Amino acid sequence: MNQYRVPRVLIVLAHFDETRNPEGRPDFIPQGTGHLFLAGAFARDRVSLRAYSEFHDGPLVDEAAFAELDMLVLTGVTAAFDRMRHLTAYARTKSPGCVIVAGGPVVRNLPVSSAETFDYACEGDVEEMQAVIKEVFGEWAVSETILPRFDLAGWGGPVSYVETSRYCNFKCSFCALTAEGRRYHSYDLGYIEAQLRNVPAKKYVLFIDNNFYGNSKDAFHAKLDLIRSLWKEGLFQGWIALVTGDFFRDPDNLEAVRAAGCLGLFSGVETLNEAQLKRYQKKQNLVVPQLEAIQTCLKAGVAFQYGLMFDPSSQTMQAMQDELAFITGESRMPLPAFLSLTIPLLGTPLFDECAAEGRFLPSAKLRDMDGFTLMTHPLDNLDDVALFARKLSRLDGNRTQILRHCLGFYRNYRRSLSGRQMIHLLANSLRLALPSVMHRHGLPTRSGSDGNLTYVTTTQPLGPLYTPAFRVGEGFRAHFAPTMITDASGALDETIARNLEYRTGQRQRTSLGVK
Ligand code: B12
Ligand code: SF4
Repeated sequence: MNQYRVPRVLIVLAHFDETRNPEGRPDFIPQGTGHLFLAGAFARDRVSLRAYSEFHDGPLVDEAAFAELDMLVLTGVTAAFDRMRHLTAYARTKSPGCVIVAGGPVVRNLPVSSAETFDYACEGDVEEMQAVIKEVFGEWAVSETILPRFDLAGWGGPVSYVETSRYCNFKCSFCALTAEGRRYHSYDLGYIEAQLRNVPAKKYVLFIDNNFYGNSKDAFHAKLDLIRSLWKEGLFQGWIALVTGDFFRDPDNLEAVRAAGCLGLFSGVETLNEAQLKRYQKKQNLVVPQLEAIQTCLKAGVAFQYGLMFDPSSQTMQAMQDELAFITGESRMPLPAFLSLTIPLLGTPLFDECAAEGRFLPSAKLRDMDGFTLMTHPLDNLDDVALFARKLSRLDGNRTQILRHCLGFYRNYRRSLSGRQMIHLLANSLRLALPSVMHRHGLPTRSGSDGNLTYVTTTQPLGPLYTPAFRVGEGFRAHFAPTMITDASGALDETIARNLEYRTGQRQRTSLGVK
């Protein structure tokens, strides 16, 4: 391509909203930043760039957005593969010859289907984008260093996003990172500082690392020294990070993060049930009793937030309801910020287990691997479990209990937490108890048009995005058929099996050092 025509590039964070909410979730924290990092691989001002997040702004269905494109770049979570196929059909219809580049978990887990669908199916990190730009446009269109282009995001809100490491040093059986098998590594301090200085002036920084604590004490403390000095410089008012359970083994860690400006930590508690944690291979959550870790954190003046997961294919309804009742009755811990079903994501040990034991429901779809829709045969009656899933994000609808919990929590921690920390944690509880009131006041809730949803993958409607938003070429109709995990009899779909076999072969070749 010649250097004198400014290429037009569209970068999309493809997303399916589980509740079929068509408006996006601009108030939700965290937001995905993959599209902004990818934008950072292009030389500034030499390419006409548009970065769009379907999670933030809702589905991209505007026909004009796909016209006269030279390149479409796609990122997103594994379940977004079908959405990427839709966007590919739109771009190829409106801009024949447009180069389609995709990467991230979708390509890593569906290498065969991705190679068949996209022109460039990238399994590497964001740096691979630089190589693709060079090959398609030339060296002149490549940026030397990759800093996320927050200027293209058009986001409001008080939070900025920064990453200090990639991947994770643990191997939980349900986790997408275990499937990807990439090595945990920290960024060098220079790059962390560059990111922190690059973020728009906002009040708070959210470190979106999977594991901010990591596997090296030295690297952790060096990172904290840097963050403390930038916080003291006034670059941000405070920060929040995601840490793994082993962080709480050393009580000094809490004081160290607090002294560096930390306001809160998020950790994947997942469950308080020890047998379930062992089933998930989540050994790091067994090193310190979880309730004790949570109390110590809150008493040290650091807010604690967490997610919970429920697996109806290995837990009875009674066990799941007992756990919810325990948590809503236990005011020494906050209510969860995030509740979901355990997802057997492609390529994880949990996926292999479900496939080997025939646990997947018939006609299971990739699009439904969202933590919201039941994918596997439950131990109890399917209809009862579907009702449980429907009510899960509202803590089973136990409003009075939740409000009582708020009061108890306030009494327990009013001395150790600041006003803003307390308000934040109590707002989360109120979001669970009174979602419609919170939503009316512009506060983020998981709202959506879920009246027609069954919460069971076999019967869950695909939703309106599977009907093309405008006329697409005849050859692209198939892009709107859902990717199936199982067929109508519950057997593993042949295309999925082909992708997974290829992945296994790829891993074996890598471990034998064969190219
Ligand atoms: C923000 C976030 C979200 C946001 C936005 C997701 C998105 N599309 O980006 C929301 C809230 C929607 C979300 C939802 C979920 N999430 Co989430 N989320 C994150 C989080 C915290 C940050 C993502 C991010 O911006 N990272 C920074 C960017 C730069 O990294 P990245 O997107 O991973 O991209 C890297 C590579 O993959 C690669 N890459 C990616 N795309 C491309 C494209 C090209 C061309 C190239 C060359 C390279 C490339 O380059 C980047 C590194 O340099 C990550 C944890 C993390 N730290 O990554 C989890 C994470 C992505 N989420 C995860 C999960 C499990 C979920 C849920 C399924 C959870 C649930 N139980 O409900 C849901 C999915 C809901 C649905 N409807 O499908 C998993 C992985 C999911 C997967 N592979 O499918 C992660 C890794 C967390 C974890 N450790 O389990 N999530
Ligand atoms: S600790 Fe978190 S990121 Fe790491 S493997 Fe487990 S679930 Fe995944």
